[in-house]
Amino acid sequence: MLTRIDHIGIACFDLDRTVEFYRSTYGFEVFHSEVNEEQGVREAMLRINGTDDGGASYLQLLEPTREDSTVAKWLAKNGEGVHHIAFGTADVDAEAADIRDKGVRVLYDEPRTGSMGSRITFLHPKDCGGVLTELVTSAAGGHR
Ligand code: MC0
Repeated sequence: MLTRIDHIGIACFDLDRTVEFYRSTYGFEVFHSEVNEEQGVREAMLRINGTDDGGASYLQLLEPTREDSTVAKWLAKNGEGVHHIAFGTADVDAEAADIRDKGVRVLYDEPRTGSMGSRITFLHPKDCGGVLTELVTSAAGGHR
């Protein structure tokens, strides 16, 4: 079961400038930041609210760390903006298998490492009405 919006990923050219925009305009503070070398991003997670299942929802600001990363490619084509949406689940493996059985392309054979030690996979945007969609299970087993 997908239980919440875990995060909305927003691609930007300058992470520090974008963090400052969200802080000064809305009052959102950085909850966590890290570099994910495999995904080619530097990211900041802004915690928006807690949810009924003990998890939380975030904005995830993403700056590419290399020119061949998926986010760099997307920024070159589209400019800054909403890059993907991520749904939280307690069991990313089971959700990915169920969704694959429905004919949607799941991009990874096995989930990879995401923000804050989570396990993540992506669904192809061309099979999801043009929306790059991520599934997330937190390091804590469903909540983060
Ligand atoms: C690409 N397309 C998108 C899109 N990215 N459509 C909607 N939203 C996006 N974000 C579209 C392109 O416009 C193109 O459409 C078609 O998909 C093929 O894209 P491409 O870039 O030409 O080709 P690919 O196949 O090399 O790459 C697309 C693909 C890739 C979705 C497979 O971006 C990918 O593997 N994404 C998943 C990983 C990712 O995005 N990581 C960054 C966030 P047309 O019509 O022109 O053919 S990492 C993250 O979020 C982690 C850290 C976390 O949450 O913890």
